[in-house]
Amino acid sequence: MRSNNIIDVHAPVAEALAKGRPVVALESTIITHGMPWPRNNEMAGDVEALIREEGAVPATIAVIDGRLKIGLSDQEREKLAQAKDPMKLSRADLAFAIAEGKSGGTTVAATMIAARMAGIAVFATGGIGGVHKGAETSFDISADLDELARTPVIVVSAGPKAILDTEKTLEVLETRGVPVIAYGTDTMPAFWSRNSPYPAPLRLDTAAAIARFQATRTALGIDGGMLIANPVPAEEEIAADVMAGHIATAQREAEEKGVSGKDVTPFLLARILELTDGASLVTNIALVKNNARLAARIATALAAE
Ligand code: PSU
Ligand code: MN
Repeated sequence: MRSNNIIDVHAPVAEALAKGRPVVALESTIITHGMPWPRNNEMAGDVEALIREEGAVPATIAVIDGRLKIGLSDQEREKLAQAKDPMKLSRADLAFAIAEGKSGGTTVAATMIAARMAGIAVFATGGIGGVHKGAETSFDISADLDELARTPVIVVSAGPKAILDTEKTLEVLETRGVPVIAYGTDTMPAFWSRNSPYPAPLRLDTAAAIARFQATRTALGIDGGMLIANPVPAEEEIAADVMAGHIATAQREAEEKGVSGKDVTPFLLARILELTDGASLVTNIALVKNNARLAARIATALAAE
């Protein structure tokens, strides 16, 4: 294990990085705040195994007892998945958790920061945070968007989570110069559903083309990450019109209860899970796996660039 006084790089990750082999970063807010125990731990283990099957090394990123972990052992992952009141860490509080010896899951933003530090270029998640519905009054816009604009990591997602305002999220990403690339489709995927009403800003059809695009951005000195939007497999999708009703109900309840800030996304995901009798979770797990597979292929293509 390579360590300094802040970071622990798990041995298989350190070895792969030293040898220039493909590595895929994984976030952990999806474990601590996105899915219930024990499905969260099973999902995280399955996703890691899938990345290994594709010939890459998984690096789940989290803060445990004040250490920034780049790659977790099975025991560490299981402990995090059951942690009582873990923090949800973004750019604003990643260093706070480390300085104060706390534990928490890293969001897309914090995971990008850690991945960049470690030299990991590709990261798989479910859906990114973005502009929330009603943001014109709540001002609720995820720090994930700013991070994509500044930190050079390829983030593989199934699009912005459908609880968000997709159109406004795309507008902010365009303003901040973040390329949004739909994988193998012309329309923007909508997390639990394959399609949204919005055309994808860019489209690419192979992992090699995505690697080439990012290498070209680097050659031009263009900073920042890019967002890959990979549609959930057809067998596993939930139709957008079915989801729309559940999302609206969860949204209304969040407002009535005065849920705000960091709690909004976890509240909505948990409530939608109940409203769909667990179907949203099945789809969420399927799309994370689908993203992990693509991320491993992109990392492999990048290693060959
Ligand atoms: N994708 C999922 N489930 C999640 C998340 C993503 O399938 O729980 C998490 C990510 O960590 C993302 C965060 O960064 O939700 C966004 O939170 P917020 O809207 O508070 O920025
Ligand atoms: Mn928010």
